[in-house]
Amino acid sequence: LLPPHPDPTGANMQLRECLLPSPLLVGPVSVRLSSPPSLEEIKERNPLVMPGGHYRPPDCEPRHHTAIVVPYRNRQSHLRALLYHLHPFLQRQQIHYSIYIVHQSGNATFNRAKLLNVGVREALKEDSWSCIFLHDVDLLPENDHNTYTCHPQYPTHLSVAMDKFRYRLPYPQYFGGVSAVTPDQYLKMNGFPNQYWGWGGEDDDIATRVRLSGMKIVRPPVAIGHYKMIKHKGDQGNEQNPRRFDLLKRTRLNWRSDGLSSLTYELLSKELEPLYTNLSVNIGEDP
Ligand code: UDH
Ligand code: NGS
Repeated sequence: LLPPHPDPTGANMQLRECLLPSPLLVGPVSVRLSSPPSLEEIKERNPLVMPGGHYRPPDCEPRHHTAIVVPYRNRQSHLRALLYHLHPFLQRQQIHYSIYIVHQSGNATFNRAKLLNVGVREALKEDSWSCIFLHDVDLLPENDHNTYTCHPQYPTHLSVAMDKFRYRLPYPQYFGGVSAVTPDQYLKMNGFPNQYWGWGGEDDDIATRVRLSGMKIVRPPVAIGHYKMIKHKGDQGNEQNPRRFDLLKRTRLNWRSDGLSSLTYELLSKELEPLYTNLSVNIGEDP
């Protein structure tokens, strides 16, 4: 470790590595679900967040570089609630991070896993992230000891105790909600499936890919992986996918050909909003 040396210009300041664990952690936090503040107010509360939702701890060298990828369409108030909670949460963890909102343009059936593929690819074009989080917009972490970093070998499932499942896993293989991979792990599993249009099954497919590519899933303790889910009804354009059970029977056959290796999309715009990077994409539709 190099001590900071005085540099009157500040240009070559060498920062000390951030402490482990971060001294800013508070543990359990109470999560406010109703009427999230405006984006302007959230920005005012997070003055160090840079355009694109980019942040770097100001007074120590971060040990972790995490991209947060959120599949998104038409969930404005959920997005505000997520940004309101996540920015201070990640700053307390002293992580270098950015938040990418991957917006599916148009009215075709929603495709969560394909949007996640797009988000990973676009995030890695921008920076050499060491960890990529795949984060539903309606899940708010309730304990900042649940660190948004990756396991060096294995994909992580973070949302192990959601309020709607009475703070436990709904079933042992559940991989939905919030998960994380390193770029290497992501490549190894050929990313995520592109063929799940509509609700359900894509997270189970991803969990199966982890196993088929020779890895396993790691999880934080249940006492720490607490999340509140913002209550909502099923979305228009994301009806239950009747094909999901057939697709799940073929994961073993399909995972090497369908995924990152077969991903195509059209990036319509990329905007550096004050609290996040907005990627608007045309991902096509169910053929
Ligand atoms: N999402 C959107 N917009 C949509 C659909 C999904 O942004 O129109 C994103 C969002 O990040 C969401 C995630 O995709 O958190 C997962 O979708 P979901 O919230 O519909 O899935 P979840 O399992 O909720 O969390 C299901 C509630 C209704 C299920 C009805 C079928 N039984
Ligand atoms: C399973 C779904 C998953 C889903 C999980 C929780 O049955 O995609 O329920 O759903 N798998 C299939 O449909 C094959 S939830 O209670 O959040 O609506 O994530």
